Amino acid sequence: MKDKKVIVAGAGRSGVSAAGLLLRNGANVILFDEKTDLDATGLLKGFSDNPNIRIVLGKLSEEDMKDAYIMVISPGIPVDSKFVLEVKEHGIPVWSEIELAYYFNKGRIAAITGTNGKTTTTTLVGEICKAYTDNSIVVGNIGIPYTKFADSTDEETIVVAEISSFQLETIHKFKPNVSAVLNLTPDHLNRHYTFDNYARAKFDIAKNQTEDDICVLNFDDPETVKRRDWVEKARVIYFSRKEILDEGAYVKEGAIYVKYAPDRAEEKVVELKDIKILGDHNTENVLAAVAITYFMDIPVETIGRVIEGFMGVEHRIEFVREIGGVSYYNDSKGTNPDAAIKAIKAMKSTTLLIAGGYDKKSTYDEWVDEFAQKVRYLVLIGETAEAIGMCAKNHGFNNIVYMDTLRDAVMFCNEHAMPQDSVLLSPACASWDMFSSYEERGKLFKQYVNEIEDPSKPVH
Ligand code: UMA
Repeated sequence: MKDKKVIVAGAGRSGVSAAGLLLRNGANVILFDEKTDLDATGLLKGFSDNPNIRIVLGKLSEEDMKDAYIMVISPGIPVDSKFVLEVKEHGIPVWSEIELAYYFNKGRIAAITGTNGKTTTTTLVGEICKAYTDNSIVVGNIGIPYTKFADSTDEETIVVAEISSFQLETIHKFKPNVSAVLNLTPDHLNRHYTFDNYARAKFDIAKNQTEDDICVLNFDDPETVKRRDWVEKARVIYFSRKEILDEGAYVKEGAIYVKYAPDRAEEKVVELKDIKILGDHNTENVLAAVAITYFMDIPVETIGRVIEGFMGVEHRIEFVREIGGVSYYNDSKGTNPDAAIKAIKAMKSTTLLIAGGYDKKSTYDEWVDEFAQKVRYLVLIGETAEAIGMCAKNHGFNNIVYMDTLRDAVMFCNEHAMPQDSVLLSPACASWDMFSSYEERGKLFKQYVNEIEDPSKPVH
């Protein structure tokens, strides 16, 4: 990239990191963002006032685009945005930030996508790899841009990357050694328009893989299995919670086993009773992690040992606190109806559910059907509150309240919950209508819960 002119679109987490990588490697960078009120001076300071970077806000000019080698695009920018189409018309190739990172990468890559379970699986795979070698990194949609570390990898590095459908739309050569599609349910349809487009973006994780590579798929997920032929060259390895397989990872007699090939002996990895993360969906995440790491050549003993000690990740059905017999759970990463269904299923008692958020044009019927017998109050916030409320009423659920803020929602639950109830934040929607990220939403939820006075504790 030395002396090349590169436009980086989006001055968020991934754009800033991509610009840093390019500057470290001698490129001349235009960091572009459509938002006109960004603090350009502050951004430049972040790059130690490096003279090889220029900030452009609002609109790219002809001069900006002239002779640009590539444009690196942040995941949040739709590929059919007006300026992206314009850049393409100028003959400038558009690269995902993942593609840019791959250009500099020297390590072996395990790349994980799917609608749900990505973060848990990626974190667990990362932990297993860390236990095996100091030379491993966990990057991607999980919140740490891949570009931050791509140019410090070497042949021995294991890169564990969580990859979103947005990041896959503009890959060209990105080729993981082991890829995984964990499951497919409708999500991000405002961006991909159809489920098939979304599924295609996800399966593109395997599009550059060759016969030497592995693609791990979920045998129990019909939407994934029926697209198996979209994996053209890589060897497909399945994992299953329900069936004993000829090869891959599966459950048998209360334990997880893995098998390299039909003619090889199976190896026991871990007893189900020793896994700390709860729910069938988490068993699937563990099975995926077993298949991925086993085919990254990590010893079974290491895999089993790390799984036994793994306690789960923040914002995923995360236990926050018990107050007067009421348990509070943070599932802010439940950003689509399918993830939110899993959270409701994991609750062991009647639940006051806080939901609603940014409108991704999801349908809520299947999720609302889970409310019966389980949800006592549905407390709605955000852009989708009305649509969800209507849907719930159409399904005969009427215990609905609307709140202006997340804090009000938490306070309502505190006042109305009874001992043994659970209070669950599991929005079934993204956070971007009221918060900058699901992390911010989850952290604020935990802050409000932790501010509640516990009547059973004496006040000093
Ligand atoms: N912007 C424009 N034009 C647009 C859209 C955005 O100029 O049309 C600008 C914004 O003004 C902003 C910047 O782009 O300044 C933001 O870029 P971004 O939305 O790509 O956000 P980043 O901070 O770079 O974070 C991205 C991912 N965000 C999205 O995919 C929306 C993060 O995933 C990821 O962790 C991060 O890169 C590091 O790789 C978050 C996410 O919600 C967690 N992902 C979705 C999900 O998990 O469902 C896919």
